[in-house]
Amino acid sequence: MTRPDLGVGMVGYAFMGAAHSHAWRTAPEFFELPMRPRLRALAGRNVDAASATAQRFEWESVTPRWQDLLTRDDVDLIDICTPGDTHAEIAIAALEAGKHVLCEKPLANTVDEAERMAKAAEAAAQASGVRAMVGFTYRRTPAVAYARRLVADGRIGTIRHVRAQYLQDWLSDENAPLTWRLDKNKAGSGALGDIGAHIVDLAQFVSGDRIVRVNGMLETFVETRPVEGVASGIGGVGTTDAERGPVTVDDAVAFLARFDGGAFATFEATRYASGRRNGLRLEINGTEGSLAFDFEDMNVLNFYDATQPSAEQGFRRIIVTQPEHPYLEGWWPPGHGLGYEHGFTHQVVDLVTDLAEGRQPHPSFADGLSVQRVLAAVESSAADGGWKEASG
Ligand code: 4PW
Repeated sequence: MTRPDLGVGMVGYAFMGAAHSHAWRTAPEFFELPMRPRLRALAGRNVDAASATAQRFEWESVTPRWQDLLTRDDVDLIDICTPGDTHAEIAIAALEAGKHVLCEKPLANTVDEAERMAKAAEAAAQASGVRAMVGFTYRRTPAVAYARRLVADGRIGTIRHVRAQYLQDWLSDENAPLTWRLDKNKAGSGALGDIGAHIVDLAQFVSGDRIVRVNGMLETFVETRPVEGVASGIGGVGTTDAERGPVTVDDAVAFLARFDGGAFATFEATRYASGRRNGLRLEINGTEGSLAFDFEDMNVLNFYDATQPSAEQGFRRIIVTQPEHPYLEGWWPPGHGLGYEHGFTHQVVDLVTDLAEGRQPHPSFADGLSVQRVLAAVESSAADGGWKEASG
């Protein structure tokens, strides 16, 4: 059967550019997609670096100007993999040009930008059926998607507690280099927006509830870092005797939160949790049971079912690798686990399927805006110590 093409234009070429390129390539190889993604063009200001990514993942063309993607008839969707300071401009222009948009998280650097993006997405959906989605990829980790299913099926009852942490340690070395993630103008915020945004989204997604009120604190442990060094992935090794520049974002954040469903919650995100490389953890306690997940053991979901006879109660380690589990039917025989990159592949699968069926993919820009409001409320609370409303 021939499938229609979905022409993709991507902006950005680094860590996320590679993760998304890999996903666009892999998704149609493992899943029956209703449209065939075509990697039409990659845009990046640094043409040499963009060309290297383009060559590696076989993008058909490269341009230094993202605006070039908007006028191409063979590009149906713009995939934005750039730092947050460019999201609003690119996404709004793409939507107005009638292109679908997939935008990396956090949606924007400010609530104002996120509001404008959500409005543009709404208008484009109504005018031409164009769709916009934000890349909170961890929703597509099978164990997380399965946790959502259990909560929605009422298996843990009414939610009392949400406990979320995102623990990394790539800044523990005070000489790690000053990369764009440490620049407020580029990233909007630090641990708060880069990784805190993920746990805010996950907690809202899995619980099905929204955060309404927060009280938080922010900390910057190391105020200056070497401006030179060898960057790798998200961190790298700084040149110790190089000039040092100011870190203008938070290194760590912690906050209390209330959900609209009544849940009582704590959140923590840091890049200084020595030994925790990518410890994204979520625990939810309900009246009928509990769920616990840790990305460092990402193929496992811990489930406690309080309705079982008390002599048999206890947390069960569900190995989320069976064909009945979300997304697993496309992959390996039962028992063979998945990795970080699979979330991006699943994101493409869901997005392409929703586009073909004329459905709004999740998380929408409105969902991204709700996360942005929580981030802004935490920042405002950290400034004066007060409780802040986080809903729009
Ligand atoms: O989105 C997050 C990043 O910006 C990631 O999932 C992990 O933390 C990896 O890099 C940062």
